[in-house]
Amino acid sequence: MRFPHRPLVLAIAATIALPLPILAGESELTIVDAYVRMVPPGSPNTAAFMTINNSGSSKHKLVQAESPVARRGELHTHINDRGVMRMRQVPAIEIDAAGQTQLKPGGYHVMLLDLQASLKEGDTVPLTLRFDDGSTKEIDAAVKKPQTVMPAGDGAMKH
Ligand SMILES: [Cu+2]
Repeated sequence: MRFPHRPLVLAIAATIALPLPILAGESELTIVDAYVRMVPPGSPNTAAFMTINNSGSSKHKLVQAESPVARRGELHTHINDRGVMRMRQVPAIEIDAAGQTQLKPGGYHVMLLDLQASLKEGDTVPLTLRFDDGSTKEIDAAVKKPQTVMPAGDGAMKH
């Protein structure tokens, strides 16, 4: 008398399988070229940059970023205030569906405030990124001197 139970088991399996495409949302986001700008010892703040790729069909937002090397992490952008570039905190950084957003000098960045350690070139800084769907990503960002940093997507030497 086992056969009558099989359709029920299959129905349960199908129900369990349904939420999976939603859970897979987290892996739609990939972070590449993450780095933290090296600053002189004693500097209170620095910034982290990266490229966030979204292979999914819906927009995502980065809503929070933090690191154990800084007491506080904020999301910032730069605005041109009558010819003067100023940083502004933003509540979120959007990544379009099937698109990418670059966090780069002069634009979006993760501000790391009140550094708890001096950062040396070659160090690796852990970052935790939180997105609007509740998912988080743990990434490692290499500490780089500003002059050794190439603009994202521009690997060739330019003179
Ligand atoms: Cu900033």
